[in-house]
Amino acid sequence: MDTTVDKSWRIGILGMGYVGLPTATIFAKRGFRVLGGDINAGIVDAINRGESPISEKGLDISVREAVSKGMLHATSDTDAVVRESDAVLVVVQTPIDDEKKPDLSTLKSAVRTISKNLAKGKLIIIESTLPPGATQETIIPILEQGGLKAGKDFYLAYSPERAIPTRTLEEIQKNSRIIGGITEESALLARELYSHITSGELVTGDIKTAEVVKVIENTYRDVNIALSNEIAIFCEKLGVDAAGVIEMANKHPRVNLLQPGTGVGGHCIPKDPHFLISKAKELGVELRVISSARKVNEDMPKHLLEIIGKALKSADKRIDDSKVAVLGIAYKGNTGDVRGTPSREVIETLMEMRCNVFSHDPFVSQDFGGKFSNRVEDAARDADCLVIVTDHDEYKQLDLKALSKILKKPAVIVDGRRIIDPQSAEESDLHYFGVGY
Ligand code: SAJ
Repeated sequence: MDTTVDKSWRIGILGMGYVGLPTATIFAKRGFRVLGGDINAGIVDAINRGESPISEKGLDISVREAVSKGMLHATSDTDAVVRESDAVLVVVQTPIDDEKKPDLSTLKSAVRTISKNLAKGKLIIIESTLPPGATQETIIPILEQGGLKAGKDFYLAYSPERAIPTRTLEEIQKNSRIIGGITEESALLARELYSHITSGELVTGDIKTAEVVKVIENTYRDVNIALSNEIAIFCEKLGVDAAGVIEMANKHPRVNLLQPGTGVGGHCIPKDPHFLISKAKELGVELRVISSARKVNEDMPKHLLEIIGKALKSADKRIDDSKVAVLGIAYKGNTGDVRGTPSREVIETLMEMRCNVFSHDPFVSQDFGGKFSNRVEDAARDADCLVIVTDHDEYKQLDLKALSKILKKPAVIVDGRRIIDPQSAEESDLHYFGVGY
């Protein structure tokens, strides 16, 4: 099958989420007609109105443009998406369940839809993050149920995204990609397709290698952050500022420590290490570093709560008789995504300890049971302690002198993301506590 990819190809994308929708608008912008499939009718209707159901920088404009030019249409008829497309990308979420095992139910449902509507010559690409071995063990058996053979009758590749929320559109168009093919032909065809949307390097290989590379990338981040968090806890006891230690250590040409904080949220970094851990367990291998790092990060909200307790105690106050203002609900700065956010555990635990919790977030309007305030000042007024949990840019410009006036005296601040200068805080009559400080 010596097929080449040209703009006559119709691109089908199953999953109009954080990665699928940006990818759809980019293919549309590059001149491909795109059919976006999603089982959520609300998402489908929003897209067809030219609106983005996701808060991602620039996505609303790119959806409006793609739809108004007739290059992107969304539908919940996922069978039609497969039937009418030459290339079908699967970009659905692959979470972990309560036992931290991979939950591939949504992915399997999308792959079954493809299998039912598969025809010779189609290119199928899985972008969802997969546990190593899942293509061979789970996806191919479903795809071949209709009698067509992967690599022989249709092309099959695996190419996970590497884009980071708040820069997804930009990164999909410039990041390098790994592309695993069931055959070399499949990998090369997928590479030709992606060459239309990214200027990044496109590295081809086999599927199982690509599956491991993706989860290793995010596991690297998780282990690196855990190392920084452990250094922070040590430095607090030692009486040294971890932020300075990390900044100076990173001056070494071959050291790149990430930042300590209130924990690791999101729907990727906390999950992907468990894809490795569960597969390793099946193979009788114990991943001790990766498992311990995950535990360190999972325990950081508890560590922040200890610092809050210490900060209130320094002002002769108790958690169960205090008002605490929590700044930041989203899992990381400048996004509205709350999936896996450390803020949830911080707020819920404070509430359980009968603390009076007020919360604020410039991008999110839910509060896990606290009292949500639309302005920082409203959350901070008469609070016994101000806690920064998410590193939104807005919090980097807090008016510390003004806040010190409206907080209860003695005013106390806990900086969970190390975005406030301790000296500026003390000069503003704010007693400063922080992770690693
Ligand atoms: N975090 C730290 N210290 C750091 C960096 C991050 O504590 O130095 C925390 C953040 O506050 C956040 C969590 O870790 O709670 C994860 O943030 P992240 O920026 O490391 O990564 P994510 O969750 O945004 O990961 C995304 C994922 N892609 C998408 O969601 C589309 C992931 O698949 C990508 O590999 C990753 O970006 C990336 O960096 O490319």
